Amino acid sequence: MNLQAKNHQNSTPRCVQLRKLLESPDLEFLLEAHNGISARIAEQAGFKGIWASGLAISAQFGVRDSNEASWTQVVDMLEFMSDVTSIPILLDGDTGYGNFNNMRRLVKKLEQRNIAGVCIEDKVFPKTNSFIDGERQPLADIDEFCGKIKAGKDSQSAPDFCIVARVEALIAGWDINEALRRAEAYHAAGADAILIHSKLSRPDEVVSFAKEWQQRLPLVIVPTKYYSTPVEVFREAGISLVIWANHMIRASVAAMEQVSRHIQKHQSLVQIEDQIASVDRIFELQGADELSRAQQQYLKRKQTPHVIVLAASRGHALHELTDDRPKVMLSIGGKPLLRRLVDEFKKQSINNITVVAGYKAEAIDVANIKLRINAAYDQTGELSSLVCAEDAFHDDMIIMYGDLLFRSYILHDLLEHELEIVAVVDSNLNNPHTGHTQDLAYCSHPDNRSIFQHEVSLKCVCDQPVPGQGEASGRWIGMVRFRQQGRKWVEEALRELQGRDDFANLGMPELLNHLIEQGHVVHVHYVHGHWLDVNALVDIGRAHDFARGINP
Ligand code: SPV
Ligand code: MG
Repeated sequence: MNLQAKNHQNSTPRCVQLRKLLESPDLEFLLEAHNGISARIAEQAGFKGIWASGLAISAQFGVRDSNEASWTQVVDMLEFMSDVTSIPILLDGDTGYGNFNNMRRLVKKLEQRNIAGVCIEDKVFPKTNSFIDGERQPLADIDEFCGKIKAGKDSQSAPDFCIVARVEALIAGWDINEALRRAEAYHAAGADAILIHSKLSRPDEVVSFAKEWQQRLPLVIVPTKYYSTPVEVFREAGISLVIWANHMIRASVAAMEQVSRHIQKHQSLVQIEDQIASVDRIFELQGADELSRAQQQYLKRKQTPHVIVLAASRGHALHELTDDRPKVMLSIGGKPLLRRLVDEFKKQSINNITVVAGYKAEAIDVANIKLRINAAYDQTGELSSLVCAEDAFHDDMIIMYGDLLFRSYILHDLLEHELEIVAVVDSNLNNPHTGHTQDLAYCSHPDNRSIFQHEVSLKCVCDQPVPGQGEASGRWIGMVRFRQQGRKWVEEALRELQGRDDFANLGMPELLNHLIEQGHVVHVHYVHGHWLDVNALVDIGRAHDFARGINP
């Protein structure tokens, strides 16, 4: 569901919703909002409607509540507010931004943006906020204002779009009779509700007005100045709608002042961090989740595998080089091995990288990886580490050793395969740069090094030459990809192997061999050199050369 679609969550048109609020026998409430995010917050807080306050919208622009922001700027902001909400928005439309003709255009533009209604006040354009020299502000001519109401009503296309007429007589220092006279005229002109405004710190004026008014039209109030009045008083007086008119802007100003002063003074974010919304909360309010889902649906991006890197071992053969760090943090050509690996993944747009660490895990400071810890790294082997990353298993995953260096094409070419299990085997058994004898790969066919390669499968991976198997076809380099069913088979194999007493000693070759014994085909992707692993001190010099582009 995108944010726009969200608007249809409540299938009742928003102007109908607003009309229901105005006409409901219960006391209802609107909360001020002044931009998209505050509107969303108001809706999430449970409000059934929003007051798009002129004071707050002008304030968030940093201008005065005196029609300094143009009406189109206000309407643009309303569009953002409307797009991210599904509850009705009542615009504080000041004086309608001009005469009857401006009012007609305003109503049309508001309806186009799914705004449920507009409140206009009987003052003169350009108006000023009612709480700034209210008495000195001239009131509109009653007939002229009635013409504006009529023009607005005649130009609305949805029958339930609401026009609220705001009576400023009490603000301007007139008595209740003038207020009633005006309200009556606005009622006759077609207004859907009357907003009676007061600047007293007690509700007396509005309560007396309500008594006289006798609910001839729904009555709306803005208790900014008489805020301490319990809402029960309004309920008893027969008020329909209360507008909490400026509390979101005031709350955000107070928070911003506090935070900005603190950061300026302390040059630190430490105390502040827990007091402010998390970045994730901002993403949530922006609807980031929905965009991720939409990307999956519409952006047919090349799917890349997840990678699990086994990096728990110390690398004893590297002696004091690994006193304070695991092998994968050894610097090769100025960059830790693990960083080099992550860079290789990035080149192939692989971003989901899980590293299983163990020995000196705290020394691993490579960004953009998820860390899993095999706490028993010194008594267990690779499969125990792999189990620590089971939560990161994916329908397309590559499992590899953390001490590998390889030319980029090896990973790139592995990504081209669509088979369920593909292991990378180096057919160059004389590769001088991988001098140890581990992980000999016995395959169905040797590497014929032509582009018309047979389908080759792995028969087994062994540490030692296997009698009766003939020549090994190469060496498994410590990189294998599992797709679709392959993941399930790995999970099953791990379950089965975990039943063995010697599970703690098992490594990746045992996993591959088990899969083969279970009848699953482990396909072979042959390479011929162009990689090395770092196991012993002699490998370090080679690794530096490799990093500098000197070939193995
Ligand atoms: C507004 O919120 O802009 C209003 C209400 O018009 S008041 O500021 O109380 O006049
Ligand atoms: Mg206003």
